[in-house]
Amino acid sequence: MTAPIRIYGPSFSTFVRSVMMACELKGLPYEVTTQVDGEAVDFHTPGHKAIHPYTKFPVLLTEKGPIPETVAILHYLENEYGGAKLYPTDPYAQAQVEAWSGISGIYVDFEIVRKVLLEFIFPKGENGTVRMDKVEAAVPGIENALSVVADQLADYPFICGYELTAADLILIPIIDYIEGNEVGKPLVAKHENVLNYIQTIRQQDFAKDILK
Ligand SMILES: N[C@@H](CCC(=O)N[C@@H](CS)C(=O)NCC(=O)O)C(=O)O
Repeated sequence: MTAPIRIYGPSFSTFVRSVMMACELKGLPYEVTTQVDGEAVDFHTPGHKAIHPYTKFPVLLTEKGPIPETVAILHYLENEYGGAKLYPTDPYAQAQVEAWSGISGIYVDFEIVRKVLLEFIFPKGENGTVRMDKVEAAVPGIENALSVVADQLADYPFICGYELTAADLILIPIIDYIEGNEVGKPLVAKHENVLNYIQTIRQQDFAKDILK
């Protein structure tokens, strides 16, 4: 039996989840770990910096060495293994997937994960409370990000057309989290297609044990 794919990082991370879903889709056994070469490596330590210069996750731990950055990991899984295709072969269609991977992983992530969800996960207010003033100030950014996604899903079931791609894998965990958040839920509900998108995906085999 093939050795499981090893993903360094916590399983609550949106980007770790993207890689987990890719493994599920491709039928690859995988494990999410905080061990590197048999040793426990805590986050934001020199050991972490040795495999990601900015101490981010996920990092794919391969026999040839570590691979940091989600997009690089998804490409590696696509090129190294078979299973479900995450990237189209047509150059224009592939460029769209690259573009929407970037838009989702940089801009949507910034508006939704960095500015809002992290405040709920790691509250920085007095006595560990959520700074609701910061969250409320971030609502227009969430609304903008959701409108961008809703427009892109207006004519197709997935972010780049009729097929699920790597771009969806980056976006899905972000939408899943914000739809499950008390502030985000009513904002997502304003976009029926975004709500349908996430509700449908949550029931799929590749996602149902990973999301929520
Ligand atoms: N560009 C990176 C972003 C990775 C990233 O920001 N991951 C978050 C978790 S979702 C992280 O490492 N957070 C810990 C930190 O910023 O220290 C990628 O696509 O992999």
